[in-house]
Amino acid sequence: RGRATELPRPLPAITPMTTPALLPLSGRRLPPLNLGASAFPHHRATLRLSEKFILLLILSAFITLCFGAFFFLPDSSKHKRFDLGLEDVLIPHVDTSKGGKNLGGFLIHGQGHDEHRHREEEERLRNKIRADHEKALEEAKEKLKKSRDEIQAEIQTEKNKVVQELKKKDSKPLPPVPLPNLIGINSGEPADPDIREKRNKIKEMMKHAWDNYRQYGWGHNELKPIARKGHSTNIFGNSQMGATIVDALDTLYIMGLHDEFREGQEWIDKNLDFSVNSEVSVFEVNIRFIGGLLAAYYLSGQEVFKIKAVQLAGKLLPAFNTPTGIPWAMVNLKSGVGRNWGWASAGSSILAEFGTLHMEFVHLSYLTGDPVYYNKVMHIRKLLQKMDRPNGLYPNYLNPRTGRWGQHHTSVGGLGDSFYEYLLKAWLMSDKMDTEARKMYDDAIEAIEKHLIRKSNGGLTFIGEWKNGHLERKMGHLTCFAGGMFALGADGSRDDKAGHYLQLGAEIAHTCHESYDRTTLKLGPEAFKFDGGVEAVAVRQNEKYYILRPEVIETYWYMWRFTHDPKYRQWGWEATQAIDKYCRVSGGFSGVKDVYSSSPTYDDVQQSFFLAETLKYLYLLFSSDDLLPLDNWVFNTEAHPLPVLHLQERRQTLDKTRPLNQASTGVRNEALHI
Ligand code: DMJ
Repeated sequence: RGRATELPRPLPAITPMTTPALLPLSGRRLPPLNLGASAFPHHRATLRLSEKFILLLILSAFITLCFGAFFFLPDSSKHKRFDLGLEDVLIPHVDTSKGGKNLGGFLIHGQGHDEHRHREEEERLRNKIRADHEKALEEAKEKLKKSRDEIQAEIQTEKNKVVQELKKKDSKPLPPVPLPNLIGINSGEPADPDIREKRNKIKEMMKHAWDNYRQYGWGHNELKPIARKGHSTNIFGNSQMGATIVDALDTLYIMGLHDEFREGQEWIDKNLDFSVNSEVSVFEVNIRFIGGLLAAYYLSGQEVFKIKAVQLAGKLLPAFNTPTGIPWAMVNLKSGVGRNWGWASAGSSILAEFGTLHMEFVHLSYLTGDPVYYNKVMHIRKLLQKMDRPNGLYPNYLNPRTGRWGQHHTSVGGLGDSFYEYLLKAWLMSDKMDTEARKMYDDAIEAIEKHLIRKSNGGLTFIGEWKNGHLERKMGHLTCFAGGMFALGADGSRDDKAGHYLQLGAEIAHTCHESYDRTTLKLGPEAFKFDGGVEAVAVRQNEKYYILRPEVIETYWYMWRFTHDPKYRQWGWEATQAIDKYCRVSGGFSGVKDVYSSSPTYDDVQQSFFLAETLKYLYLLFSSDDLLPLDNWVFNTEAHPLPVLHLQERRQTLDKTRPLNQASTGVRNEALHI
């Protein structure tokens, strides 16, 4: 710059100002040969506006040319560029080709994979999606053409498949166990044609009860024979567990109703599922379901019943998770959460409920070789043994949290009854080896005789209830089972008082028969009094109902077996006729609300125990004694026969089948060694 300033040169003598300055005047800009710093005149260091304009024009023409060239390129080249630029950023490609290079799950183009193949795969995928979509549309169209019933049937089939799968998982094989000596599973056909005819009538009644349940209540717990639909109560929770099917199985078997038995078995196999969100009574489920399944297993030998019984028992075990080990009254089969009935003495458990598990649980340990069941019930027994008993009597309520008795009520009827029954039957079931149980029974019965059993003014022996320090002179229908219990326990009684107990049984049977005989329908009321001139008669309206209960007939049967006094068959036949006359309806059998009314109303419930117990005891009453002899079978409180167990033999079998190092020690051994 400095030099240009130093060497100013005059412009050539042409007329520059007149020449339009549109084109570059290169000649004018050519420096002179001697190029020195001063060769550029000062005013040429910046471009003129027109020159800038021209340059801008040239630049924009060039850019336009470039863009034009790009748009004229073939299509494939353009896409390739966009693919490279966008798809890889927005849609990560997973390299599925074996040779492709997968970098952190993203495929980098141009790094050793076959782009063409990739594109083909994408295309194939798109086609598949399209085809699937079309197929789904077609299926939906087809579905819509089907009827509601067809669709429901399909859903049911799918459900069944799932159930079957679950079942397969659950059906773990149990260890093989030698069956106890099963004596007396025969027809029990009586020789006397009159008795045979009566027995056939009872079988016909069973068929009527079953067929109607089959038709109107199948799978439900019980039947409403008037409304002709299923029925249930809270003891079974909120699910359909087919209580009538399970409860009736062994009666069907004993009566030789084999088609019906098979129908029941099939239902149980396919539908009886215990993984349900349902809160059930531990006691009821034990005596009706576990007892019913075990009896069906022993009678028929069908494994399915044993497996179901064990599965169900597993669902009851969480009920024992209380601070004392005394189980809750109710348990949710799914969650295992337990609780007690709100009405039971400040959250207490009930003697007749937690005390009526022993028979079934000992059988479960016997059949599985697992002592867990046996330990649970033995723990209850040990706890009861340690407790003080007011007047030697067991109160009906025990708090499972504190281990203390609730209200001091004692009853041989509801809330207490089957606890005493199971003490005696534990002894019988162990082939009379469980002497501890027999002792507890003898002690309890002595206290009961002393404090609760009285004679009425009219000479009727009754069993009252102990309430708050005084005796209530009232007896329940439920208490009538005790006649049979006294007779059953007569043999082996303390101080050889067999005659006395047989006599006591006969007196109770007589009183209970009176409670039937003094009604209009010749059916017994729920409870009856011996007070203020009243003898064996219900006083309150809400005690006048008969709900097809078995206890009086149960006592007739035991008394028949031990005495063969024909009056028991006579009384049993009276009851059969009264039930057939007043409780039979075209849809089954119903309870009646007032046994003193000549035009009774129905309660519209066919109880499951009517099939399990009432009809079974009646049938046995008119059968010969070699059908299920009492030396070999012990009936649980729901009339389900379980065989006498020879536990020592079982222990020896386990010892033989177990590896040597486990053979002579361990809980298993201990638990089964009564
Ligand atoms: C049955 O479920 C059982 O006999 C139970 O022990 C008490 N009562 C009902 C029938 O009355």
